[in-house]
Parts: sequence; structure tokens; C-alpha cells
Amino acid sequence: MPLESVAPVTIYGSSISYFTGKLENYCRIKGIPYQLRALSAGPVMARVKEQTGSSQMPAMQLADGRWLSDTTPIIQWFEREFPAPAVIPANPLQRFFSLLLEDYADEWLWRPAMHYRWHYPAGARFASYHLVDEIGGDIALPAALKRRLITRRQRQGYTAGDGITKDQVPGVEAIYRRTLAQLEAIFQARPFLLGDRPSLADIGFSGPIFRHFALDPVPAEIMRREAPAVWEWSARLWNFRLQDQPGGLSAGIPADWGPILREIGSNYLPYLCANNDAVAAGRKRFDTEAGGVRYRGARWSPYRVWCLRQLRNHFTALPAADQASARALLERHGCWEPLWRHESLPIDDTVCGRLPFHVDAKMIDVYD
Ligand SMILES: N[C@@H](CCC(=O)N[C@@H](CS)C(=O)NCC(=O)O)C(=O)O
Repeated sequence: MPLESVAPVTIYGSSISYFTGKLENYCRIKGIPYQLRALSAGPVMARVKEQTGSSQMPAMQLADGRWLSDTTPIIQWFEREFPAPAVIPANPLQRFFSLLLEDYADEWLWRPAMHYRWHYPAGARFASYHLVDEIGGDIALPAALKRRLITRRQRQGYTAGDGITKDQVPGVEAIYRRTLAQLEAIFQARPFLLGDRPSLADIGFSGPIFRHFALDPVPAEIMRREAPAVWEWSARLWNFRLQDQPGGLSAGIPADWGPILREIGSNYLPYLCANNDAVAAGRKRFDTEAGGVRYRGARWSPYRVWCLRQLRNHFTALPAADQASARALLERHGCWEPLWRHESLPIDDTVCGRLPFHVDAKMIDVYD
């Protein structure tokens, strides 16, 4: 199928949203023409919900009228339908580890990103003014009240109300400082995570970085001072077109991905396991400790059980020789045991089975 049969596409989202930014980065480097429209509360949001099953952003409408939602399966759908130029690496090992990094950036770095935006008054002021103007116009309330309401909603849904108590703030911010150090070492050495051109791993990291860490006042200032190469990478990715620019991928998994993989093994996967226990027990709130941070009253996420299952499926789909290499690398960085800790996962094919054309479970449901 030619790209022209589905493009230009329309992306419904916000110009400061994590996943909207991730999808825009993907479309730009892949060469998919798009226009961005505000997914505003009111008739637009109602239509998106009716068409995709969820009001989460971004939603995408193809030129042929079909609707899609959820950036991870959207990208996989485009890569299957329009293989060239490829964003997901063809090499099975690189493909698996890029999917792992994407999932980590989507689901775990979300936490420090939301923290920096909504915890600090400078971030909350910036984001609430922006969002009320961009997507809140149809809500018939005074603007100042709308700004207060959205700030409260986001804090209850994603920061204080998602397990980050005041005493654990330094631990959550340390995740960001370590991420900057890990990425700075890489981008001082080469332009993109896997070499001279971007791949899915870069697209994954663009979620937290492009529209949060590099944009919100508090983390952006830290980035400019402590990790200028990450700051530069964020703009380099936005400005890259795979069709027009040369550059290849390096071989294998770079050794400097090691600290990120260790972080996944010691923080993210143990959290996913605790989330798994909560979903299996039907507990919508749970306490857990990951990477030295104690989360109290974190929100469950059936969607993230699906994420864990996807990671396992990606592993079992690898050819035998690649499975052996992937396992060795996962074991070396503490990822293997938590990846397989639970023999069975509390999820069946009805959850997320219709993605990217229909959403059955949101990442975090703030009304749960
Ligand atoms: N897994 C989804 C996550 C999308 C998502 O959670 N987007 C956020 C905004 S960046 C959202 O719409 N949250 C819904 C809410 O706050 O109710 C994706 O990759 O697209």
C-alpha cells in the first residue's frame, strides 16, 4: 500500500504532550506528512473517544478515515505497512532491545516527567496555562479555576496520587539525573542511540525528553547545565529525515546502554512485577519499593501488564541464537529474573487485543 493512501494523517493531541511529541518525532523522521490538531475537551474529545475507545492523546486519523490510538502499536503498524525507511532495526537483537528501551521510556520515565511538570509551581503554571488555552476552551468555567482544576487532577492522577510522597521526591528526581548522565555519555560519543541515524530507541526517549524534560522549566535548566549533548540530541532528532540524510546503525548492542539496562532491571521491571501482583489481586493501589524509592499508594495499571506480556512475546519471537545473546545481556544487567518472575500474567487477549484500532485499557486511569 502506498503511503499516500493513508497520508497526510491528522494527529489529535497537545503541543506539550509526552506521547503526542513521541508520535510527531516518529512521523517527522519517517517522512509521514501530518497536521497536529488540538484534542480539546468537548466535541473533539467526544469524537476521539467514540472512534478509538479512549480520549487519551495522541489519536491519529488516517487519510482514509480510520482512527488509531497508542503510539507503540501505531508505530509497529506503520513499520509493518510501510517498511522503508525502517525505524525499528532489522537486526533481531537490536529490535528487541530497542522495544525494551521504548517501553521503559514510555512507562517509567513518565513518572519523573509528570513529577517535574506538576510538582513545581513553575512547571504547573506553565503547563496549566498552556493546556487550558490549547484544549480547555470549550469548558465553561473561569480560566483561573480551570487551571487550578487541571493542576489538581494531574497531581492526584500522576504525582502525589500515584505513589510519590514528599519524602520520596529526591529519589524520583535521581531517576532523571541518572538518565541524563546515561544519555549524555552516549550522545557525547555519537549522534543517536544506535549510531549515526535514529531508531525506535531514540523515538522512545523523545517521549519524556522532547515535550517534558527539555521543555518544562525546572528539568530543562538542569538538562542545559548538566547534559548539553542530550539537549542537542533532542533537536537533532526533531530535525532528522531518514529519506534525505545518510547514516547507518552500529553493530550489536552498544556497551554504553549497560547503565540504562541496569536501571531497567533494578527499577522498572521490579515495579512491573509489583503492578502485576496488584492487578492479579484486584488492588487498585499498591505500595512498592524500586531502586531505593518507596512508592506508597501507586496506581495499578492493567495496561502495563500488557506491556510486560509484549516484552516477553518480543523475546520469544527471537530466533534461537538471538534469544541466547539477549538472555545473556538481560542476565548481566539484572533484567532476566524480573522479566520472567511471574509464571502467568493476569491478562487475556481481550485486553489491548484490538490496538492500535481500539483502546481497551489506558496506561493510568486517573478515575480508577
Ligand atoms: N500508551 C499510550 C499513552 C497515551 C497517554 O497516556 N497519553 C496521555 C497524555 S501524554 C493521556 O492522554 N493521558 C490521559 C489522561 O490524562 O486522562 C500511548 O503510547 O499513546
